[in-house]
Amino acid sequence: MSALDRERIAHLKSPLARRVEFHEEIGSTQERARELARKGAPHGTLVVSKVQVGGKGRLGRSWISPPGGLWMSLVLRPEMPARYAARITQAAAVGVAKTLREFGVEVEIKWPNDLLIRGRKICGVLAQAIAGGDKQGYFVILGIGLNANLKPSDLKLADREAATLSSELGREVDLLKLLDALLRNLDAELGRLDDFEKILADWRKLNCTLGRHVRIRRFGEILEGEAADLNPEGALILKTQSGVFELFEGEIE
Ligand code: BT5
Repeated sequence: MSALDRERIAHLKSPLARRVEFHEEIGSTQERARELARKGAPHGTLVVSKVQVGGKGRLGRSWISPPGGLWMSLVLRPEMPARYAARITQAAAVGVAKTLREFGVEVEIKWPNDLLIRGRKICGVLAQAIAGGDKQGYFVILGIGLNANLKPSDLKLADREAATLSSELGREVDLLKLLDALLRNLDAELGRLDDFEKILADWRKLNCTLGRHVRIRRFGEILEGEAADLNPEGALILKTQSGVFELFEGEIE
């Protein structure tokens, strides 16, 4: 078993780990990566921490991050216009799902950014596009929180049950191998953002949302209907009684 450290991660020679920062403990890798990006950190800057004490989900929610998980954020500087940045959420979800399946767990993608095993969340993805002074005028911070070598009870989540990789497999995983596989799959998906139709085709195969009747909370309102498909830009097509909506954001209840 290889523990994670800066040298070992840099040794993976991934284009997504061109620069590596490794912390024993940090507030949030997401905030740290954003700070580094604002100071000009290149594409492929990776921040990993053993523990986060201020891990963040969407909408200011907290992300519980004790030792044993894989908590990381990547600085991405995509070579495409900002209007396509939303593609990164689906590309990353597909990359994480393929990685977890390589490790032998039947994970599914729940729109927009959860990875579930039998309905319980094992991983959350957070892609934040931020305006900056780049050629393309923005950069993206891609955060991934993966419950690896943890017990679901370590997470002390009051509002829901979570899943972890080690509990699913009945053994601990080598975090360095997990990160290696994850970076390889993310690099492959992010490398074909131009071919988004292919990413969406994989997303459709891996998801557990399409075809279902769902209630979605978005900006304080609730929309209810059938999750019919994703449109060519990755927005969820929701068919309701009052019409068809195309959603990039929201929360399935
Ligand atoms: C997400 O938010 O799913 C995105 C989470 C991204 C976390 C990574 S970790 C590395 C990087 N640094 C950060 O600070 N963030 C990123 P959301 O969809 O808002 O889900 C948040 C909800 O998931 C919480 O309200 C809890 O109910 C639940 N939750 C919190 N911690 C969890 C965990 N470890 N496992 C499963 N569910 C969790």
